[in-house]
Amino acid sequence: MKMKTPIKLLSLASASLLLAACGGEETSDNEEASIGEQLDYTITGIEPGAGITATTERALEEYDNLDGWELETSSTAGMMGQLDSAYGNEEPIVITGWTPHYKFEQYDLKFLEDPEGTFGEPEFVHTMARMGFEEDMPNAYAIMENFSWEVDDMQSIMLAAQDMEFDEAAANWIEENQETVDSWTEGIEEANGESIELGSFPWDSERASSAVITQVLEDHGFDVTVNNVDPSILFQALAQGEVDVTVAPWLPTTQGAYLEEYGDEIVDMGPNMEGTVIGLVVPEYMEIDSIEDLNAPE
Ligand code: PBE
Repeated sequence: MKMKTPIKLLSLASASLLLAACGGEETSDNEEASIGEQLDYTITGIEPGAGITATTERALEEYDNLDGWELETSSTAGMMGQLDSAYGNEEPIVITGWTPHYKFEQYDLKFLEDPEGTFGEPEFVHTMARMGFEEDMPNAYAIMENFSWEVDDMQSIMLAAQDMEFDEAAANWIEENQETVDSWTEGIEEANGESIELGSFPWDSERASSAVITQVLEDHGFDVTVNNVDPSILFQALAQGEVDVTVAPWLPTTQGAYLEEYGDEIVDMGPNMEGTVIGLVVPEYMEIDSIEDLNAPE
């Protein structure tokens, strides 16, 4: 707990007189509190069911210097609010961060180096289906198998959706990329209103991908229902056949633990995009570069 105004307003000399009078020990004013002390040894996280939450919990185990640190979970909006207020006051903060996400456009941020490799390498976003989906709906399965795009495509929709609904941003992207989109459905029989349950996540990256694939499937005659749920729920729903298909999971690291738990009962159709990144993220104004620079409590 940092002392507030009285000490800050006094010169060092008067401060030491004041402290001497109260019998306190003299402290040099350049004895900055450590990063850990300033942050109360807390990493600012997001939803408890997010894959990055499980991955960060593993980091707390794998880094000796994080022994005594804790991960505060809340929501992505909550984390962004805390980032905004710390950044505005140029105060230290360590968040669980990822790209693509507009936070890197909005603030000057950096990933902390991860020498233990807990947060893995740049990852892949996978398409997955429930058992039996290919037999039940071969034309839908074929379109899902063809779905493939770039991080920049996803990022462009996320940026556009700052000023409009995701559906409109996705429709504009489809119009500008009609050739790519047509390659996903070329030669595949049209549907007659068959319904598809699409599972996704409540993060902007997945609002972008689910908006695109929903419009493509609906343009091809399917009736699509989208359910945005926590990764922990999505993998379970796929395994239990309550959801037909998804284009959301980040693997092998972010949601690897959920795939380990449910993978045998899910059809992994492989990557539809590559180049996502997760890790611990700090504002550029902080003079630390690695997770190992976060000091353990004394
Ligand atoms: N995320 C964004 C999610 C997946 C997409 C990295 C916050 C997570 O499960 O951690």
